[in-house]
Amino acid sequence: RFYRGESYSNLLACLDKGQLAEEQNRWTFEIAWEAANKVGGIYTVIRSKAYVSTEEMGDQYCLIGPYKEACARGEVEEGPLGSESLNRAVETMRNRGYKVHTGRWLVDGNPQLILMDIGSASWKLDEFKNNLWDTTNIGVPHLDVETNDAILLGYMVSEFIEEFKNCAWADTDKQPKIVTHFHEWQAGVGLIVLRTRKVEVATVFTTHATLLGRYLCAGNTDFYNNLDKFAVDEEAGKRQIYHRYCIERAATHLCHTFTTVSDITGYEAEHLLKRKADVITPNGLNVKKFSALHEFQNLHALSKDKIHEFVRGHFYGHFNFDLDKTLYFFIAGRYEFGNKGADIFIEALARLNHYLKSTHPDVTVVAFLIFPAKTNNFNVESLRGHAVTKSLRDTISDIQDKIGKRLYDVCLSGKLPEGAELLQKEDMVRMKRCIYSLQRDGLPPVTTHNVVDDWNDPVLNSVRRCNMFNTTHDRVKIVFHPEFLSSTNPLFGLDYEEFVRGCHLGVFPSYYEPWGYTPAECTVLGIPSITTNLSGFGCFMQEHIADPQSYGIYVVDRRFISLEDSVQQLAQFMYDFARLNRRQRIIQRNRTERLSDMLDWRNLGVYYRQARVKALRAVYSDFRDEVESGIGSLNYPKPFSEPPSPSNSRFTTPTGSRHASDDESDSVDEEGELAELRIK
Ligand code: G6P
Ligand code: 1S3
Repeated sequence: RFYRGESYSNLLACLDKGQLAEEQNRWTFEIAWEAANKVGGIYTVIRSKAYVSTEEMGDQYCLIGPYKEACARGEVEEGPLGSESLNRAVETMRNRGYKVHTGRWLVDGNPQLILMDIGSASWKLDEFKNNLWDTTNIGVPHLDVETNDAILLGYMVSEFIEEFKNCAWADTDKQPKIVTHFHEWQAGVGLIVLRTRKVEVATVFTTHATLLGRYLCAGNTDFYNNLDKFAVDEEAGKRQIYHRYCIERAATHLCHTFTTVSDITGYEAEHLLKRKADVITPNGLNVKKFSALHEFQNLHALSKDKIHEFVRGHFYGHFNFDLDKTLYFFIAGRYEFGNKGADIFIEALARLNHYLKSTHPDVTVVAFLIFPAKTNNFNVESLRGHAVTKSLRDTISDIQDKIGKRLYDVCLSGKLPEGAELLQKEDMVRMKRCIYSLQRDGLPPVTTHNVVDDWNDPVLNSVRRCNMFNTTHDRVKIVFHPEFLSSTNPLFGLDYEEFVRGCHLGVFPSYYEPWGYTPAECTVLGIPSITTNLSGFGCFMQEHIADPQSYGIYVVDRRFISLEDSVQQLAQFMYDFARLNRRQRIIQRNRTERLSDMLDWRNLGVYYRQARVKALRAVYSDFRDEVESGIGSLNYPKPFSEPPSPSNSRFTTPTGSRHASDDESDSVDEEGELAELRIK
């Protein structure tokens, strides 16, 4: 009828919230272990997508997950749901003895939430497990608490959905069209039960990483070259995850639509789970645009100043480098040393150190590694550094005040001040005392905390092996921060987003990365990043951008070349970046930020819609999707101001022939860049 062929973002703009879903009596439930329960990447997916989901579906959209008090207390506003049928179904569940929390998630979009208190169903665990065995022959060991919890959640969810279907049908007098979208194996039991009980609802299953893939990669396997050769049952059995693997595989095969977050995980699932994905559902972000085009550049400068302050404190006594020529690189994420590519990052940093020492000794790179590990709090040396620099800053500011007053008094008396009148002996003594306390015996520490398993910690061992001890001669300095950042952190005082904004380059050379939110987050903040062709994000960028590197997305090949060659390529990318001058970095950030539309759920949400529509068509023969929206254009050509290849093909970011020494002016005349923007 209307909007046919529109892009998803236009569709959202045209529709009244939930209007179409109401007209079609269409309902969507998304079920995930991480709904209002912060664990990892799936939490980010659901939370950031909530805005477009509610824009499209209104109150016909609802999230279901386990009730985890610690997270729910701060994020959920409890109360009744927006529809009579939903509330009645919840009431029935409560009458059966289950504890069910309902309300709204306090995030953009404010979606409805149903959180199951799985403890309240634990008395039925044996009954559920027997039923699972009878219907599917999946037997779950007694002691696997995580899987037991997944079973409890699954049975509660399926009972609820069945109940809701009956209520909604009775209330509207016509068949409701229901999609239940399950994320990852931990939510998969609900899907299995709905299907084995033949409840007539459409089902979608999304895997964000396969169980076996994660285990195999963490074990030093040549994963991608052997994907078609693994004896999957045997491998799962050897790792004692056979029953979990069976749940994952059963959900994959029983769903109407199967999706993975990227092509690379689709390929993995095809071999390990034995089903090809029907739809690829890439992960997006809730992109917030500033009204001023260059606001994100200003924010970079502000956050960078805060990182400068940290660096002054951390490297006190060895602070012989120019902050104006210092670049901040970082890696961050779940502490999976090999999977996240921290191994090759440190190796490549050692090489970068060597290149810079011999060719650009005036440039310094500070590389931050942010991985949560077990610690005994901050180390004394780190805290001391910040205390002594603070004391110097306070002393100087006090002396500045006094000099100001003296200057004023002398000038009032009609004279010009003499040097000694302004800076007095007592001030000099105070400053000398501060300078003496800046002396230190050892080198600036590599880590900010006392790591519990210091001698076995993989980052620290790699740093030792590569001899990267932050000497004054090193051009690459290492700071391992074994804890996630928060604004209450006494060393940085920055939350993660601010920290990313203040850095110059995110480095994520992952080996196993189904999607990879970290480089995507950098992109929407306008910070260039390094990714790989084994990460979902990296492949997605290669597919849609003619020359990702010119937009500040460097893709390391970890698939078709040897490990040594990948390290070499990574080191070269970092070296090329370190040689850009300020003007080039600013232009590159502008280009990177321009890609953020591409990662916005307002565009990428359409794939979820396609998956749902496909499942609905499979179940309800009379279902018509009157609004076939598409993705719109996601193709980014090479920037117009980029020199045509192959000239200067080595330095494609952004103009190869200019280097740090050429032009350090930061009053960027971005004629070419702005012209590009105007044309678009
Ligand atoms: C932003 C600010 C500029 C600043 C520049 C520093 O673009 O708007 O005022 O000079 O960042 O860039 P850099 O890459 O050297 O951190
Ligand atoms: C997974 O979380 P991870 O960091 O364990 O799911 C994320 C969301 O889809 C994805 O971005 C990531 O690559 C996966 O690995």
